[in-house]
Amino acid sequence: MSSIRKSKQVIKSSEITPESVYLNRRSVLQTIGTLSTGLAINLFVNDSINANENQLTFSPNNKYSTTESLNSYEDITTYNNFYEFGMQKSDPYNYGSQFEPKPWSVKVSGEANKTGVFDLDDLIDINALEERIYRLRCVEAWSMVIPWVGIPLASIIKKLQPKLNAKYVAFETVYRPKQMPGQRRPALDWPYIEGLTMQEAMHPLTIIAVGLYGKELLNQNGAPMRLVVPWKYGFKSIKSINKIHFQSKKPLTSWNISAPNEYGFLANVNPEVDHPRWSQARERRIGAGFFGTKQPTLMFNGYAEDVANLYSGISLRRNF
Ligand SMILES: Nc1nc2c(c(=O)[nH]1)N[C@H]1C(S)=C(S)[C@@H](COP(=O)(O)O)O[C@H]1N2
Ligand SMILES: [Mo]
Repeated sequence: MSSIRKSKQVIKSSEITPESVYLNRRSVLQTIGTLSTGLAINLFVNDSINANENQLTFSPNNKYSTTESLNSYEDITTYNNFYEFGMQKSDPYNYGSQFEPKPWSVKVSGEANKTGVFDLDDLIDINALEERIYRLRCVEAWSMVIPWVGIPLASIIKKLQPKLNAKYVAFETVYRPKQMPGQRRPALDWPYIEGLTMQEAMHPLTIIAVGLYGKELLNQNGAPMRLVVPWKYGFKSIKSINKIHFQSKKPLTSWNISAPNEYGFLANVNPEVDHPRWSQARERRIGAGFFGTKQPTLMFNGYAEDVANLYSGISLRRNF
Protein backbone atom coordinates (compact mmCIF):
# COMPACT_ATOMS: atom_id res chain seq x y z
CA MET A 1 0.00 0.00 0.00
CA SER A 2 2.94 2.26 0.54
CA SER A 3 4.07 1.79 -3.04
CA ILE A 4 3.56 4.53 -5.57
CA ARG A 5 0.85 3.93 -8.09
CA LYS A 6 1.82 4.05 -11.74
CA SER A 7 0.37 7.23 -13.12
CA LYS A 8 -0.67 5.59 -16.36
CA GLN A 9 -3.36 2.97 -16.07
CA VAL A 10 -2.81 1.49 -19.48
CA ILE A 11 -2.41 -2.26 -19.24
CA LYS A 12 0.35 -3.70 -21.37
CA SER A 13 -0.47 -7.09 -22.81
CA SER A 14 2.66 -8.40 -21.04
CA GLU A 15 0.96 -7.54 -17.73
CA ILE A 16 -2.10 -9.59 -18.46
CA THR A 17 -1.72 -12.89 -16.67
CA PRO A 18 -3.40 -15.78 -18.43
CA GLU A 19 -5.83 -17.37 -15.99
CA SER A 20 -4.18 -20.77 -16.24
CA VAL A 21 -0.79 -19.33 -15.22
CA TYR A 22 -2.39 -17.40 -12.37
CA LEU A 23 -4.32 -20.39 -11.04
CA ASN A 24 -1.27 -22.58 -11.26
CA ARG A 25 0.70 -20.22 -9.07
CA ARG A 26 -2.27 -19.84 -6.77
CA SER A 27 -2.35 -23.59 -6.16
CA VAL A 28 1.38 -23.56 -5.37
CA LEU A 29 0.63 -20.83 -2.84
CA GLN A 30 -2.20 -22.86 -1.39
CA THR A 31 0.14 -25.79 -0.84
CA ILE A 32 2.69 -23.57 0.88
CA GLY A 33 -0.16 -21.88 2.74
CA THR A 34 -1.28 -25.17 4.25
CA LEU A 35 2.23 -25.97 5.38
CA SER A 36 2.69 -22.65 7.14
CA THR A 37 -0.78 -21.63 8.20
CA GLY A 38 -1.35 -17.97 8.81
CA LEU A 39 1.69 -16.90 6.84
CA ALA A 40 0.89 -14.58 3.98
CA ILE A 41 3.28 -15.22 1.15
CA ASN A 42 3.86 -13.04 -1.84
CA LEU A 43 3.12 -15.30 -4.73
CA PHE A 44 4.88 -13.22 -7.32
CA VAL A 45 8.35 -12.72 -5.89
CA ASN A 46 10.89 -12.91 -8.73
CA ASP A 47 8.14 -13.27 -11.22
CA SER A 48 8.94 -11.32 -14.33
CA ILE A 49 5.41 -11.45 -15.78
CA ASN A 50 4.02 -9.70 -12.74
CA ALA A 51 7.03 -7.62 -11.76
CA ASN A 52 5.43 -4.30 -10.99
CA GLU A 53 5.05 -2.25 -7.85
CA ASN A 54 1.33 -2.71 -7.38
CA GLN A 55 1.49 -6.22 -5.99
CA LEU A 56 -0.14 -7.21 -2.74
CA THR A 57 0.67 -9.89 -0.20
CA PHE A 58 -2.28 -12.06 0.74
CA SER A 59 -3.40 -15.55 1.65
CA PRO A 60 -6.05 -17.38 -0.35
CA ASN A 61 -9.35 -18.01 1.36
CA ASN A 62 -10.54 -21.31 -0.09
CA LYS A 63 -13.58 -21.59 2.13
CA TYR A 64 -15.15 -18.58 0.48
CA SER A 65 -13.84 -19.02 -3.08
CA THR A 66 -15.58 -20.49 -6.08
CA THR A 67 -13.64 -22.93 -8.27
CA GLU A 68 -15.19 -21.62 -11.49
CA SER A 69 -12.81 -20.37 -14.19
CA LEU A 70 -11.60 -16.84 -13.65
CA ASN A 71 -12.30 -14.06 -16.05
CA SER A 72 -9.14 -12.62 -17.54
CA TYR A 73 -7.48 -9.53 -16.04
CA GLU A 74 -8.29 -7.82 -19.31
CA ASP A 75 -12.04 -8.59 -19.07
CA ILE A 76 -12.17 -7.44 -15.45
CA THR A 77 -10.35 -4.16 -16.09
CA THR A 78 -11.86 -3.13 -19.43
CA TYR A 79 -15.56 -4.04 -19.05
CA ASN A 80 -16.80 -2.00 -16.10
CA ASN A 81 -19.70 -0.10 -14.65
CA PHE A 82 -18.39 3.05 -12.98
CA TYR A 83 -20.63 5.89 -14.06
CA GLU A 84 -18.30 8.48 -12.51
CA PHE A 85 -16.13 7.83 -15.57
CA GLY A 86 -18.95 7.47 -18.10
CA MET A 87 -21.80 5.16 -18.95
CA GLN A 88 -20.12 2.95 -21.55
CA LYS A 89 -18.46 -0.26 -20.36
CA SER A 90 -15.12 0.91 -21.79
CA ASP A 91 -15.32 4.44 -20.31
CA PRO A 92 -13.82 3.59 -16.89
CA TYR A 93 -10.82 2.01 -18.64
CA ASN A 94 -10.51 4.86 -21.14
CA TYR A 95 -11.25 7.84 -18.88
CA GLY A 96 -10.19 6.64 -15.42
CA SER A 97 -6.53 7.62 -15.52
CA GLN A 98 -6.92 11.18 -14.15
CA PHE A 99 -8.27 9.86 -10.87
CA GLU A 100 -5.83 9.92 -7.92
CA PRO A 101 -6.54 7.20 -5.37
CA LYS A 102 -3.52 8.09 -3.21
CA PRO A 103 -3.34 9.42 -0.61
CA TRP A 104 -6.79 8.29 0.59
CA SER A 105 -8.79 8.95 3.69
CA VAL A 106 -12.27 7.90 4.79
CA LYS A 107 -14.63 9.96 6.91
CA VAL A 108 -16.47 7.84 9.46
CA SER A 109 -19.53 9.38 11.11
CA GLY A 110 -22.82 8.61 12.84
CA GLU A 111 -23.67 6.03 15.47
CA ALA A 112 -20.20 4.72 16.37
CA ASN A 113 -17.70 5.29 19.15
CA LYS A 114 -14.78 5.80 16.78
CA THR A 115 -15.60 8.48 14.26
CA GLY A 116 -13.44 10.97 12.35
CA VAL A 117 -11.14 10.89 9.35
CA PHE A 118 -9.04 7.76 8.93
CA ASP A 119 -6.17 7.04 6.55
CA LEU A 120 -6.72 4.00 4.39
CA ASP A 121 -3.93 2.16 6.20
CA ASP A 122 -5.58 2.79 9.58
CA LEU A 123 -8.76 1.08 8.42
CA ILE A 124 -7.24 -1.76 6.43
CA ASP A 125 -4.63 -4.09 7.89
CA ILE A 126 -2.57 -4.98 4.84
CA ASN A 127 -1.07 -7.93 6.71
CA ALA A 128 -4.51 -9.52 6.87
CA LEU A 129 -5.38 -9.45 3.17
CA GLU A 130 -7.18 -12.47 1.74
CA GLU A 131 -7.94 -13.53 -1.77
CA ARG A 132 -11.56 -14.48 -2.43
CA ILE A 133 -12.73 -15.70 -5.82
CA TYR A 134 -16.29 -14.43 -6.11
CA ARG A 135 -18.82 -14.16 -8.90
CA LEU A 136 -19.98 -10.63 -9.63
CA ARG A 137 -23.48 -10.65 -11.15
CA CYS A 138 -24.60 -7.37 -12.65
CA VAL A 139 -28.29 -6.46 -12.73
CA GLU A 140 -27.81 -6.20 -16.52
CA ALA A 141 -27.67 -10.04 -16.64
CA TRP A 142 -23.94 -10.54 -17.18
CA SER A 143 -21.44 -11.97 -14.74
CA MET A 144 -17.72 -12.43 -14.13
CA VAL A 145 -15.54 -14.45 -11.78
CA ILE A 146 -12.98 -12.22 -10.06
CA PRO A 147 -10.10 -13.02 -7.70
CA TRP A 148 -10.51 -10.14 -5.24
CA VAL A 149 -7.96 -9.22 -2.58
CA GLY A 150 -9.37 -7.60 0.52
CA ILE A 151 -10.51 -7.98 4.10
CA PRO A 152 -13.88 -8.67 5.70
CA LEU A 153 -15.83 -5.44 6.15
CA ALA A 154 -16.65 -6.79 9.63
CA SER A 155 -13.02 -6.33 10.70
CA ILE A 156 -13.21 -2.62 9.83
CA ILE A 157 -16.61 -2.17 11.48
CA LYS A 158 -15.42 -3.80 14.71
CA LYS A 159 -12.60 -1.25 14.93
CA LEU A 160 -15.11 1.59 14.60
CA GLN A 161 -17.29 0.24 17.43
CA PRO A 162 -20.80 0.98 16.18
CA LYS A 163 -23.43 1.71 18.83
CA LEU A 164 -26.46 -0.51 19.40
CA ASN A 165 -28.78 1.76 17.42
CA ALA A 166 -26.56 1.52 14.31
CA LYS A 167 -28.86 -0.71 12.25
CA TYR A 168 -27.46 0.28 8.84
CA VAL A 169 -24.16 1.28 7.26
CA ALA A 170 -24.20 3.90 4.49
CA PHE A 171 -21.33 4.34 2.01
CA GLU A 172 -20.45 7.19 -0.30
CA THR A 173 -18.13 7.39 -3.30
CA VAL A 174 -15.76 10.32 -3.60
CA TYR A 175 -17.03 13.37 -5.51
CA ARG A 176 -14.28 14.74 -7.77
CA PRO A 177 -15.74 16.00 -11.04
CA LYS A 178 -12.31 17.30 -12.12
CA GLN A 179 -10.92 13.76 -12.02
CA MET A 180 -14.13 11.89 -12.85
CA PRO A 181 -15.57 13.12 -16.14
CA GLY A 182 -18.86 11.23 -15.71
CA GLN A 183 -19.64 13.34 -12.63
CA ARG A 184 -19.84 16.42 -14.83
CA ARG A 185 -23.10 15.03 -16.22
CA PRO A 186 -26.24 14.16 -14.24
CA ALA A 187 -26.25 10.44 -15.12
CA LEU A 188 -26.88 9.74 -11.41
CA ASP A 189 -27.45 11.96 -8.40
CA TRP A 190 -23.78 12.39 -7.35
CA PRO A 191 -22.09 11.33 -5.19
CA TYR A 192 -22.92 7.63 -5.62
CA ILE A 193 -24.36 6.25 -2.38
CA GLU A 194 -25.17 2.74 -1.15
CA GLY A 195 -26.05 0.99 2.06
CA LEU A 196 -26.34 -2.35 3.85
CA THR A 197 -28.10 -3.55 6.95
CA MET A 198 -25.66 -4.05 9.81
CA GLN A 199 -26.24 -7.81 9.53
CA GLU A 200 -25.29 -7.77 5.85
CA ALA A 201 -22.29 -5.56 6.52
CA MET A 202 -21.03 -7.89 9.27
CA HIS A 203 -21.57 -11.06 7.21
CA PRO A 204 -18.28 -12.91 6.66
CA LEU A 205 -18.82 -12.94 2.86
CA THR A 206 -18.90 -9.12 2.70
CA ILE A 207 -15.48 -7.67 1.95
CA ILE A 208 -13.74 -4.42 1.24
CA ALA A 209 -11.49 -5.11 -1.74
CA VAL A 210 -8.23 -3.27 -2.32
CA GLY A 211 -6.96 -5.46 -5.14
CA LEU A 212 -7.65 -8.16 -7.69
CA TYR A 213 -5.43 -10.71 -9.43
CA GLY A 214 -2.92 -10.07 -6.65
CA LYS A 215 -2.46 -6.39 -7.54
CA GLU A 216 -3.84 -3.15 -6.20
CA LEU A 217 -7.15 -2.15 -7.75
CA LEU A 218 -6.96 -0.06 -10.88
CA ASN A 219 -9.13 3.05 -10.91
CA GLN A 220 -11.81 1.43 -13.07
CA ASN A 221 -12.42 -1.26 -10.43
CA GLY A 222 -12.86 1.18 -7.56
CA ALA A 223 -9.39 2.10 -6.30
CA PRO A 224 -8.30 2.32 -3.60
CA MET A 225 -11.13 0.54 -1.71
CA ARG A 226 -14.55 -0.75 -2.76
CA LEU A 227 -17.27 -2.92 -1.34
CA VAL A 228 -17.90 -6.45 -2.65
CA VAL A 229 -21.15 -8.14 -1.60
CA PRO A 230 -21.23 -11.33 -3.68
CA TRP A 231 -24.90 -12.30 -3.20
CA LYS A 232 -26.19 -8.93 -4.39
CA TYR A 233 -26.39 -7.34 -7.82
CA GLY A 234 -23.14 -5.60 -8.75
CA PHE A 235 -24.45 -2.10 -8.17
CA LYS A 236 -24.46 -2.63 -4.38
CA SER A 237 -20.67 -3.04 -4.52
CA ILE A 238 -19.85 0.67 -4.32
CA LYS A 239 -16.44 1.81 -5.52
CA SER A 240 -13.85 4.33 -4.29
CA ILE A 241 -15.48 4.75 -0.88
CA ASN A 242 -14.52 7.84 1.12
CA LYS A 243 -17.41 8.06 3.58
CA ILE A 244 -18.91 5.50 5.97
CA HIS A 245 -21.90 6.47 8.11
CA PHE A 246 -23.61 4.37 10.81
CA GLN A 247 -27.31 5.11 11.21
CA SER A 248 -30.58 3.78 12.62
CA LYS A 249 -32.66 4.53 9.49
CA LYS A 250 -32.50 2.71 6.15
CA PRO A 251 -30.07 4.65 3.90
CA LEU A 252 -30.98 6.03 0.49
CA THR A 253 -29.18 4.42 -2.44
CA SER A 254 -28.27 5.95 -5.80
CA TRP A 255 -30.00 3.37 -7.99
CA ASN A 256 -33.12 3.37 -5.85
CA ILE A 257 -33.32 7.15 -6.15
CA SER A 258 -32.83 7.03 -9.93
CA ALA A 259 -35.35 4.21 -10.61
CA PRO A 260 -37.22 3.04 -7.48
CA ASN A 261 -39.39 0.54 -9.36
CA GLU A 262 -36.31 -1.15 -10.85
CA TYR A 263 -33.76 -1.17 -8.03
CA GLY A 264 -34.67 -1.91 -4.45
CA PHE A 265 -32.62 -1.57 -1.28
CA LEU A 266 -31.89 -5.28 -0.87
CA ALA A 267 -30.94 -6.03 -4.51
CA ASN A 268 -30.28 -9.68 -3.74
CA VAL A 269 -29.56 -11.71 -6.87
CA ASN A 270 -32.87 -13.47 -7.50
CA PRO A 271 -33.59 -15.41 -10.71
CA GLU A 272 -37.30 -15.52 -9.78
CA VAL A 273 -37.87 -11.78 -9.71
CA ASP A 274 -37.48 -10.19 -13.13
CA HIS A 275 -36.24 -6.69 -13.64
CA PRO A 276 -39.24 -4.72 -15.00
CA ARG A 277 -37.55 -4.58 -18.41
CA TRP A 278 -35.83 -7.99 -18.65
CA SER A 279 -35.53 -11.45 -17.13
CA GLN A 280 -33.06 -12.23 -14.34
CA ALA A 281 -33.32 -16.01 -14.86
CA ARG A 282 -30.09 -16.32 -16.85
CA GLU A 283 -26.80 -14.52 -17.25
CA ARG A 284 -24.08 -14.10 -19.85
CA ARG A 285 -20.60 -14.88 -18.56
CA ILE A 286 -18.28 -12.17 -19.89
CA GLY A 287 -15.47 -13.71 -21.92
CA ALA A 288 -17.58 -16.63 -23.09
CA GLY A 289 -18.01 -14.76 -26.37
CA PHE A 290 -20.97 -12.72 -27.48
CA PHE A 291 -22.78 -15.80 -28.72
CA GLY A 292 -21.73 -17.85 -25.70
CA THR A 293 -24.73 -19.61 -24.19
CA LYS A 294 -26.31 -18.00 -21.19
CA GLN A 295 -26.17 -19.87 -17.91
CA PRO A 296 -28.86 -20.02 -15.23
CA THR A 297 -28.62 -17.43 -12.49
CA LEU A 298 -28.56 -18.93 -9.01
CA MET A 299 -30.55 -17.66 -6.03
CA PHE A 300 -28.38 -15.24 -4.06
CA ASN A 301 -25.80 -15.69 -6.85
CA GLY A 302 -25.03 -19.17 -5.50
CA TYR A 303 -24.49 -18.05 -1.89
CA ALA A 304 -27.96 -19.07 -0.61
CA GLU A 305 -26.57 -21.53 1.91
CA ASP A 306 -24.59 -18.74 3.55
CA VAL A 307 -27.02 -15.83 3.40
CA ALA A 308 -30.65 -17.01 2.93
CA ASN A 309 -31.12 -16.95 6.73
CA LEU A 310 -30.58 -13.18 6.74
CA TYR A 311 -33.90 -12.79 4.90
CA SER A 312 -36.14 -15.40 6.51
CA GLY A 313 -39.66 -14.06 6.82
CA ILE A 314 -39.08 -11.29 4.26
CA SER A 315 -40.95 -11.40 0.95
CA LEU A 316 -38.14 -11.15 -1.59
CA ARG A 317 -40.69 -10.39 -4.31
CA ARG A 318 -41.95 -7.28 -2.58
CA ASN A 319 -38.53 -6.43 -1.11
CA PHE A 320 -36.30 -6.66 -4.17
N1 LIG B 1 -19.23 4.49 -7.34
C1 LIG B 1 -19.73 3.56 -8.14
N2 LIG B 1 -19.72 2.27 -7.74
C2 LIG B 1 -20.22 1.30 -8.55
C3 LIG B 1 -20.80 1.63 -9.81
C4 LIG B 1 -20.79 3.01 -10.20
O1 LIG B 1 -21.28 3.39 -11.28
N3 LIG B 1 -20.25 3.92 -9.34
N4 LIG B 1 -21.35 0.63 -10.59
C5 LIG B 1 -21.77 -0.60 -9.90
C6 LIG B 1 -22.16 -1.66 -10.82
S1 LIG B 1 -23.63 -1.46 -11.65
C7 LIG B 1 -21.42 -2.82 -10.95
S2 LIG B 1 -21.99 -4.11 -11.90
C8 LIG B 1 -20.09 -2.97 -10.29
C9 LIG B 1 -19.03 -3.33 -11.32
O2 LIG B 1 -17.78 -3.59 -10.70
P1 LIG B 1 -16.50 -3.91 -11.62
O3 LIG B 1 -16.45 -2.85 -12.70
O4 LIG B 1 -15.30 -3.87 -10.73
O5 LIG B 1 -16.71 -5.26 -12.22
O6 LIG B 1 -19.69 -1.77 -9.63
C10 LIG B 1 -20.72 -1.11 -8.90
N5 LIG B 1 -20.16 -0.01 -8.13
MO1 LIG C 1 -24.19 -3.60 -12.37
